[in-house]
Amino acid sequence: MRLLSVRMHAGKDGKHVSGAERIVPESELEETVLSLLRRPEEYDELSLKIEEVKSYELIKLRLPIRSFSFKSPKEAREFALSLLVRSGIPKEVANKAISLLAKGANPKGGNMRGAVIMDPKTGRRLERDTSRGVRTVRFDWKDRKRVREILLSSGYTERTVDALALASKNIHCGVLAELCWSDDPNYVTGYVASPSEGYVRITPLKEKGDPLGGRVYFVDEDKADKVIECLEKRFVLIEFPK
Ligand code: PML
Repeated sequence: MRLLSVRMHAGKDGKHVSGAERIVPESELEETVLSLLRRPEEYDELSLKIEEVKSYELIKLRLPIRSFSFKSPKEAREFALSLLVRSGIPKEVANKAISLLAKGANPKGGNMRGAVIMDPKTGRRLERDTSRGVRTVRFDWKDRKRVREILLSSGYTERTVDALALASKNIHCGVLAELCWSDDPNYVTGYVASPSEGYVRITPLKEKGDPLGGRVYFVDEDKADKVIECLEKRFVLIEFPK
């Protein structure tokens, strides 16, 4: 059975409003396209890209999930900082990443579409286009319906379903640690992910109503080209434990 990657992007007034990707057997193509079409609440432009997956890597989920709540973003960010340090990121560099997301990582102002790539030794930004950043694409759960059911019935959210898969691909590609919080003003839970800490959900990483957010991937400078190639080009399916 052929595997297909289906990617959807929707925009309004020239701005990105929704995007999602699924990797499914050909027999599930039609229902997948329909479910992606129904995702954006409103748009004036929507594109769908369907691509055959000729080769892919199948990996096992290796990031245990933990969740922590704090009284304020200040305390939550301090905790995120300590996790990054425990993951091997020097304190000043981890602090720089937190401040960058807090003020908007796009040098032209506001958020970036993709992630910042940061060298943990120097804190230097390595992405070629600092407005666009690097996007992790070409990944999905091997059995998305089952994973979604398990995670939602355990109290996690749709965003966890997507972000846990994305973080798994990132770590598989060689990202040393990731810091993320959403740009959705209503979603204040973010996470730190790394091989040693797992997927650690942290709330609130920002105040409600704050539209700024994004992702920082810590990647060694000498490995950056390879890691970025993997994030953008290689297909990865993630297997959730039975
Ligand atoms: C979680 O609740 O597990 C954290 C998800 C962060 C999602 C970030 C985003 O989708 O913008």
